Amino acid sequence: MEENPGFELFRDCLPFSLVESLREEVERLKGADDRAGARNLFARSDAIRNLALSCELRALLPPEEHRPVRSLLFDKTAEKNWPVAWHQDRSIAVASRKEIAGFGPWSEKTGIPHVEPPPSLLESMATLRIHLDPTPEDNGPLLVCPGSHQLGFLDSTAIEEFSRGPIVTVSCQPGDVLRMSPLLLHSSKRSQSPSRRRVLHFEYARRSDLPKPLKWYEDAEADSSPIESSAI
Ligand SMILES: O=C(O)CCC(=O)C(=O)O
Repeated sequence: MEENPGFELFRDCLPFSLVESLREEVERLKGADDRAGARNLFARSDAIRNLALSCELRALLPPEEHRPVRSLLFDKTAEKNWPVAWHQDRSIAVASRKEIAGFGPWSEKTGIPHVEPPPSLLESMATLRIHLDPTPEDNGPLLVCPGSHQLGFLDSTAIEEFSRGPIVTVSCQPGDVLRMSPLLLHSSKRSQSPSRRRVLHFEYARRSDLPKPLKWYEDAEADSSPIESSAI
């Protein structure tokens, strides 16, 4: 089971100067908003969209063509701090609700339709988590259960069993990037540190993955082609 752990950590993927400019961009995007994160960053930030499309990040993905289809910012701070229970990322954000066999249940997050696709679609997707701050043990690092992505959707009994261990704590430095399967069981604890913990979370899918007439809510690639990081 653990031969394919469902995640890989890539150290020092982004130079510190880029991390610093991404931190500034995150501040600009958040503005006066004191929420613990943000969604739909590609349409609101060229810098973040270009990062998701960069050759450096795409080089971390499997060889099939992958396009960035969802972006989130998680920003744990001393004031906004929360534990995340063990879960798999089971839903995708789509442009509008269309009933299709195998897709459901539906939900809404900040007014955006989300749906659970068949697990096979999630198996073909990949998530990159770009770390903008150190995540030592006391700063709410991601915890993952190696191999837990290989069994489709897990029920509560399986989640309970996996969460007894083995568990890997993903401690990162700024510029490190974690690649993981959306189906990998993961959680995080409240941060015990006064430091911030900013993570950009990008989900990538294959071009052909979504059956018509469903469309991704976000599609960073819609009107551009991959770019070199010097242009970020
Ligand atoms: O960044 C974290 O601590 C976990 C976030 C997460 O997986 C979620 O909110 O779904």
